[in-house]
Amino acid sequence: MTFSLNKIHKAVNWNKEDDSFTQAFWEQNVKQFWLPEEISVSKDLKIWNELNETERGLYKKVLAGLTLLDTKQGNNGIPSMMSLTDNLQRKAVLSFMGTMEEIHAKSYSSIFTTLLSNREIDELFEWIESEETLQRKAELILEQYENTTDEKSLYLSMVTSVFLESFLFYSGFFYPLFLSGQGKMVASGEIISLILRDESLHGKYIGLLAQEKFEKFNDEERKELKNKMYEIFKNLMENEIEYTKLIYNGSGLEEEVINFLQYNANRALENLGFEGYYEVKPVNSIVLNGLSTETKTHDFFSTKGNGYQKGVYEELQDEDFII
Ligand code: MN3
Ligand code: MN3
Repeated sequence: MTFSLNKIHKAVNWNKEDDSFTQAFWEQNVKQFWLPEEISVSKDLKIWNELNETERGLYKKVLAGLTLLDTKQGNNGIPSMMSLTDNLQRKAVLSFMGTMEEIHAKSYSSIFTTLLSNREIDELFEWIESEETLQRKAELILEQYENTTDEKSLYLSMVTSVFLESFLFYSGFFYPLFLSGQGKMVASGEIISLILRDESLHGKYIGLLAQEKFEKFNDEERKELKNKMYEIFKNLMENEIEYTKLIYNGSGLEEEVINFLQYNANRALENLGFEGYYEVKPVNSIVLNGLSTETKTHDFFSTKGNGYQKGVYEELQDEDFII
C-alpha cells in the first residue's frame, strides 16, 4: 500500500546532547525520585494530637492549598509547556517532572489519611472548592496555562510555572518547615522537604528554558513580555498576600510568611533572569534553616528513622548549568 507522510516522525536520541543542560537535569530529576509510601507519617500522630485546634487547622489548610497547586501543575502546567516544546529530550524531562507533580499531589493525601478522619478530609476538599483566594489563584494560573498557543504565550506559561514553583508554594511550605524545624511533624516535614527539593530543580530548569526563549524575542517583544510578566507577578502576589493573611490569621506568623513569600518571589525572578523586586527583611531563621542545602541534607538524613536514602543525592551547583 502507498502511504504519504504528513511529516517526518522523529525518535528521541539520548546519545547526543541537544543542549548543555537538559541531560544533567534528567539525571538529577531521576536521582531525586521518591514516593510518599517510603516515609512513615504515623510517627507524627503523637505530636499532631498535641497541637491545638488553630495549629491543626492551619496545617491542614496549607497542605490543601499545596494539593491544588500540584494538581494544576501536573494536569495543566506541564502539559501546556510540553505541547509546544519540540525538543524531545526536553519533552522527556518535562514529562518526568509532570509525573513528580502527581506524586506530590498524592503525597498530601497520604498525610491526610494518616492524620485526619474521612469526614475531616471531605471537609478539607470542600474548603478548597469554596475558598475564594485559593480558587482565584488556580484561575490566574490556568488563564495562562490554558492559553498556551504560540511562542509568546509559551514564554508566559513558563513564567507562570516558575512563579508557581519558586514562589507561590512557599506560603504553604512555611508552616511545615516552621514546625519541623522545632522537631514537630518531622515525617510530614520530610515529605515537604522532598517536594521543595523537586520544586527548586523544576524552577531552575523551566527558568532556563524561559530565559533561552526570552533571548529570541526582539526588543519590542521583550518589553511587552516583561510588562506582562510583572502584571502576572503582581496579580499573583496580591492574591497570595490575601490568602496568607486569611489562613495564617491568629497564628502571629502572617508578616513572617509574607516576608518569606517576597524572599522567594525574588528567587523566582532570578530564575527567570531578572533582578529581585523586593527589599527583603531577614527570613525566620527556623524556616531558613529548613531551606538551607547543607543543613537540610544533614537534618534530612538524621531525621529519617527507618531511613529514606535512595540513590546518591548531590545538590546541583550553578556550575552544572553553564549554557
Ligand atoms: Mn510539585
Ligand atoms: Mn514542580
